[in-house]
Amino acid sequence: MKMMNKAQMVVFTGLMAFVYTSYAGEFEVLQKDKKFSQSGLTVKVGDSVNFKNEDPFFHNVFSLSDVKTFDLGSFPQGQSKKVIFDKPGTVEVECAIHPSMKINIEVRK
Ligand SMILES: [Cu+2]
Repeated sequence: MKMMNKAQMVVFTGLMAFVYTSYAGEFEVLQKDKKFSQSGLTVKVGDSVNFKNEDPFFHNVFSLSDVKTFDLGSFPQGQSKKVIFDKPGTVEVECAIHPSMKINIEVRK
């Protein structure tokens, strides 16, 4: 095989990035009736989860897990926010407004 020149290399790298991102999964978790729509979810490294508030009041989404620490803040009905899970492990996600709301996200390699 011939060596690639610089322009071909740029195209190739772009293509690989496209292939990688198009394989990353996107999941949706609803916040409804003061609950997450499921108690657990398994995703792969690189996948993203979109949290959508379907209640007529504010919800928050945060995690203090070592694997993924984040705080999406509070947002009203109809809005959603996305998190990309970039490391393997278990991430416990909660709502700061409703302490009983929890979902465990298992991120696999
Ligand atoms: Cu809540």
